[in-house]
Amino acid sequence: MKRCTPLIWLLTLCSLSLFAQTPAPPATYPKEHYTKQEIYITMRDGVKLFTAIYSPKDAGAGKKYPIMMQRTCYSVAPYGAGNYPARLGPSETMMKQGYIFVYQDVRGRWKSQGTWTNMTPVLDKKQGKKDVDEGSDTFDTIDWLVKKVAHNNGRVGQWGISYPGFYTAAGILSNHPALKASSPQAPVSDFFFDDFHHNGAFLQSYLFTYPVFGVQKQDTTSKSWYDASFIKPATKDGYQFMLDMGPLKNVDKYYGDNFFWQETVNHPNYDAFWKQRGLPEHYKAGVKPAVMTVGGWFDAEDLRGPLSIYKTIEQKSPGTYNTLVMGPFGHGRWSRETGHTLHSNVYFGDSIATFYQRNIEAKFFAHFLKGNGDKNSGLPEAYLFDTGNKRWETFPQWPAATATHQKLYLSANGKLDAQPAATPGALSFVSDPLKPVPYTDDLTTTMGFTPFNYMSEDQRFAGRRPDVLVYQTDILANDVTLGGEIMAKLQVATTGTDADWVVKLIDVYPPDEANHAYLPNKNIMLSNYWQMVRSEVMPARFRHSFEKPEPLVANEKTAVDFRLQDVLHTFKKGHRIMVQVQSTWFPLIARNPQTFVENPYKANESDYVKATHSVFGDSFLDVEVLPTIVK
Ligand code: PG9
Repeated sequence: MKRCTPLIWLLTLCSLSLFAQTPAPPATYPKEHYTKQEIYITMRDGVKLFTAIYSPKDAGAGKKYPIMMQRTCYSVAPYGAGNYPARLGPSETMMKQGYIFVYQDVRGRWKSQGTWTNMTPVLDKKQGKKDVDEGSDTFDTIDWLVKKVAHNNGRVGQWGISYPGFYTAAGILSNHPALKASSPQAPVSDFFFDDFHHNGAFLQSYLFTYPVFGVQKQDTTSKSWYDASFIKPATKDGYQFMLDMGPLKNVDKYYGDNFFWQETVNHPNYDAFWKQRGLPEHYKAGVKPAVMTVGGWFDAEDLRGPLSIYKTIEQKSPGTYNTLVMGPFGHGRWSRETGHTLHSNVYFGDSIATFYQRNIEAKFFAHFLKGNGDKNSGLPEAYLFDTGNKRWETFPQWPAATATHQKLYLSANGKLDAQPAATPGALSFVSDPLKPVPYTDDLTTTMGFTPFNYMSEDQRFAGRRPDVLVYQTDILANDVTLGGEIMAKLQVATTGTDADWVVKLIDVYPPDEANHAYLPNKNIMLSNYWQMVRSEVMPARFRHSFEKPEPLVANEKTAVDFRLQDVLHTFKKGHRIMVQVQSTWFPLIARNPQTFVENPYKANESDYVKATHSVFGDSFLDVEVLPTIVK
């Protein structure tokens, strides 16, 4: 494993200091340097997709440019040949380097024709022109572009963040020979594990998003056809609003005719509806484009997506140029520079998004779309930010070959131990669905479109509740770097017949941790801060299978094993490693009734029962520890 050498470190510092001085180009830059055309491209089944094309004004026979394409369900506005966005492409750097930027409304959205469905099912075997998916739409689009757009150099790149990241990841399956570089960024991989669900547990915090994804437009339109604020709460207290809503069955009063809500309710398990919409299982050997998947370690929306897509392609198509970048970011925040780079209250350094854009993203696309396009891009296999040491690291593979597995036992004395106690014992708590553990201490963030800050938020508010179990190491005598995958192997019991299990990995700061200069508000105190590093939920009903849920047998010790998403985090000397375990996480996650029902979306008020849960001392987290190299 290669860590940043002093030279890279010096270059990084130099380039960062330069970033601070480079002013952003004026919002008029696109119109001054690009010409715009708007066209419809006809797909093989006759459906026409609206496409905006921005070509550099100096393009010509002697100066051809590659195409950089984004396909999106969120609109390619501004519409109109004379209207330009403030920025073209993934960054100002690439806008100024010059590409032919192409934006397309995907099938069924905005000014494109067709019918919309979420996470378009992938058709591995297409019989005829009626068999279409995002792979075929991408193929047909690229085929038209390289043949028809003036002065293109025959090479196409695709990028996108979030849902556009899904369309980029799905576009890889187009197998079009001109598609040379794909960068799925925070891509959705599967809505049963990303965004709307984590391990099948429903994110009630996504409830306000359904109008965007569950209402079919009637015609091609440049105007929104849905009411994004369809639910109009009388309060700003999302915890109380969602608690007062009662069982999920009551959501029908808002979304009775929202087709995606009905699909969510009618598919509570991992059935064909979700499976055909998941991407990773469709990748096979021979992935053609170079792939650089990008994610944020604190992404509250799509963290599983980038990691699962990178690992799947690595495993299924070993000959492909396939790389991973993970920065200290929330959802998609690598695409916009904020100067001082923070996630909630944690400060990571300055101009980190610009460093990524210039030295990683722009370099990747330039190499494969303008350069010789071989595998010697000058970029590493894995370019990952250590969120504890607060610096970039590079690895020749991920998870790192130098990692060693270590067990952190949840001992009944509240210690995190490397070995289990001779008699494991257990810790117990009463879990009450009518008094669920909040997922955040900041009520002002509970009414947003999607959750954000909790991924690195202080967890003292939760850990001091009687229904949250807390385990921690002694004060660390040396730095400990957790780098790689984390597997929770719980041994639990409950007086109920179902339960959710939430595991949170936390970095406990020392008492003398000083506040940094960029805290978002004066009420934050970093002394003794319990910073969330990683967290995940697992419904016990899916412990054996996501397809076939099973009840728990009351009071029977049971294994519940599940993966937390990867980390790269150095717990510094003087800190502690902490794990918290709880069974409600509200309203991030809908409450588990704790009575086993076939469909939790249809549970009745009476199904929501208090239960006493126990976590036995032979439970543990299997973590990957990296050798710590002192710089
Ligand atoms: N993660 C984004 C999202 C999807 C669905 C609902 C809300 C947000 C996205 O993929 O665009």
